[in-house]
Amino acid sequence: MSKETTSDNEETNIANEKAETEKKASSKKPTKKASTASKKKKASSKTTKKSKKTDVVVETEEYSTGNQAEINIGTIGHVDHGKSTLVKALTGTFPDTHSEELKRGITIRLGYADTDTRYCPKCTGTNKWSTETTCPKCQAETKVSRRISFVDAPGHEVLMATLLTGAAIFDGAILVIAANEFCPQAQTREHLAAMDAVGIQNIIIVQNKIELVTEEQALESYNDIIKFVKGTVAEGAPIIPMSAIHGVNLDLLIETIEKIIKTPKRDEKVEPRMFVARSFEVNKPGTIPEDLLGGVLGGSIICGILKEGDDIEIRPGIRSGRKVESIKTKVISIHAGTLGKVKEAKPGGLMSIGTDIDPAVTKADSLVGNIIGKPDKLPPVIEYIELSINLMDFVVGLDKKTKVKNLAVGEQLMLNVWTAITLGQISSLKGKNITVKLDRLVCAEKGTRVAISRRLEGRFRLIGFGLVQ
Ligand SMILES: Nc1nc2c(ncn2[C@@H]2O[C@H](COP(=O)(O)OP(=O)(O)O)[C@@H](O)[C@H]2O)c(=O)[nH]1
Ligand SMILES: [Mg+2]
Ligand SMILES: [Zn+2]
Repeated sequence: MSKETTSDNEETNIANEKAETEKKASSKKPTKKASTASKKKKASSKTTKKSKKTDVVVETEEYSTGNQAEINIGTIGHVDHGKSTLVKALTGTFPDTHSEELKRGITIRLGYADTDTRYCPKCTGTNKWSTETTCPKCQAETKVSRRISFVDAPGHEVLMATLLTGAAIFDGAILVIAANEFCPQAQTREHLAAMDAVGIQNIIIVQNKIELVTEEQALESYNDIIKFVKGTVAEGAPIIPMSAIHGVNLDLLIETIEKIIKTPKRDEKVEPRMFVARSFEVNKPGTIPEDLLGGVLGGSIICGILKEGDDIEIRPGIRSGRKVESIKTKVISIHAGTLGKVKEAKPGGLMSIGTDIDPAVTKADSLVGNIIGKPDKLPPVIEYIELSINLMDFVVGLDKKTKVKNLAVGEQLMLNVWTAITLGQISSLKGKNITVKLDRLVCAEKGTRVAISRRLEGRFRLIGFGLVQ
């Protein structure tokens, strides 16, 4: 009984997180203008059109000519260490736009913002890097290197599940550590362990709020950081002293991003696959039925290309009890991050697709965890997942050092499978392999990396990862 209660609590936590998103989602810019015109008139590249069939004036959003973001970089680290401020310094946008979030002072959901990294043709070395169209050093016109999406992680411990969902689409991460606090703080450790569990290798450390400490304290904090990352996935990662709020060393950070977090080689010829990290509806209350826009799904394409007009399938799809039914629909419109509307999307930064499915189905993140691809080309939906496990020595996120005990048959776990989160019970255990009966069915295939958490001291704590067999 107690097990069920605890699982309910965790579900409530996840559900609460999701509930926070609805308002935010509906105020989100990208899909707002993807009007009915895009449904009626495919692939139009004109700006505004008068619909001939109806007498209504319909606005068609112009297609963006800019380049889509090539990678997603996550910002991770303890609450208040300056992650959102850093994203603001890089992109000009403070990612916490939701008023509830501002009130609570924490990033509840994954926020995001895009920027172009740019270089000055006249300056040399670190000096040439910025995100400005005119060089801040010499005022020359700068050139675009590439476009990057920043995914701003929630900094509160309740939101670890959200972080793990986001991490499924990270190409690299910036770990923000405040120089004026002891390192490591609880979520500094927990977030870094999450990168390890999900398999994120490219990490840059920002030692933030450097202007608040003396040189001596800065050095002490630096040594603490070195000690802390030893033996972790961030060992040897560059450490950049910064003042995010004053933009100090921003050029050095951008240069380091360009060097360390390279755009991976993407195979665009394979079947497309998109991970859904958010889902929402964009209609304002009171919209008349003819004007209702279909449900919107946000996330990243991992491989292949999705085009406007493509037939797609969403798996596992709609849940009812333990059953799921996949959704077959069409790509009505595509928005690439903050860039705007595009005709096709490639692997990389955050994007969203408008579909013709009932918006009630996509509302409030209800389709997070799904995978999108061409019909009948997606990995299977599974109820039992077999994992070869890799447990950590110590539990992260707890104040005192606690050894990770062995798993046991019947034990309840929380699993993150790509962007999907599910609870499940261990149904069998043989050596390093476990089979887990999942509460919610997920899409997975051999080799998928799954983060494993177990309930400890009232919350799910990350204890390791497993590879699907
Ligand atoms: N002094 C100083 N304050 C900073 C700096 N970066 C962020 N802050 C402040 O630290 C607080 C938390 O920043 P925020 O970006 O919301 O942290 P997050 O929780 O990690 O996203 C805010 O009051 C920021 O203004 C910095 O470089 N120097
Ligand atoms: Mg924040
Ligand atoms: Zn210059």
